[in-house]
Amino acid sequence: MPDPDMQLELAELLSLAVDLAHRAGAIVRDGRGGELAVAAKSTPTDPVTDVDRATERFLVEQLRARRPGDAVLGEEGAEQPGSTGIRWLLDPIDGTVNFLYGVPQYAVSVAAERDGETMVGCVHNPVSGETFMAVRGSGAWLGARQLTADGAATSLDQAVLGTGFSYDAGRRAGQGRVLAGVLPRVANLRRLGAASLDLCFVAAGRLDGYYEQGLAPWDMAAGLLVAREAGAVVSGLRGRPPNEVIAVAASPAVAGELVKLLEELGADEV
Ligand code: LIP
Repeated sequence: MPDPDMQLELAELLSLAVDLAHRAGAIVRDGRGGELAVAAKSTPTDPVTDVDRATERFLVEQLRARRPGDAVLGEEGAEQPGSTGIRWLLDPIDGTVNFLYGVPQYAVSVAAERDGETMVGCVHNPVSGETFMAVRGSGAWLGARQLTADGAATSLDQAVLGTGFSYDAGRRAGQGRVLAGVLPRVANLRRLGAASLDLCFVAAGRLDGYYEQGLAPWDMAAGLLVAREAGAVVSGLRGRPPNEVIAVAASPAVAGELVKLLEELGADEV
């Protein structure tokens, strides 16, 4: 019998995550309409806008007020220790390049973890309005619809996969070599541009699988929980968990073949 206190706390954490993602989404939506100030981060092609920063500030202020003892880690530099054992992972705009180009595939991603385990996650696309949510041990939803990661493909050669590429040119070259080995072995590929939404699309059966190297915890925490709670197989390679080396999520029908192929191609060595 699940611990009722834990259930209550998870429900509270989820409703806070969803409220934060929706309110931050409104800031992102309004910000898209204005003049954007853009700077470069890790490489000249890794952008951050004033809207990314303002949205993260909003999220941090809200958490300080509503969950003062929690720790926070955000993509745009927020780093706050805590005393409750709960840490929030924030990506104010996942898919910033899409945001900049006006491609409506970006999201606010909010996750809460306890002792390194993601307990709740919410990924909200402020343009489509779609909100993906999950609670550890209790399932995943798109709005009110419960999700099952049942992509159409029954084998890898029929699969439509998602993936993404680094802001670092050298790493992209390695990712390109891996992709050259993947393409002839699958039906097709999508580069949609936001890891959090790619993972949720696996959960919703819109992709049969997804893999990417070099993701940060804030890019993938919420999306991985949504995929896992929808029944997708979530892993790294060679028996390791998903992490910054590589993260893989796929329907049970194609996961085994996909992981084996990525291991053969050395996808965790780029
Ligand atoms: C992006 C990820 C995407 C990846 C990009 C970048 P950002 O996150 O969502 O999957 O390919 O390189 O990491 O920088 O938009 O938050």
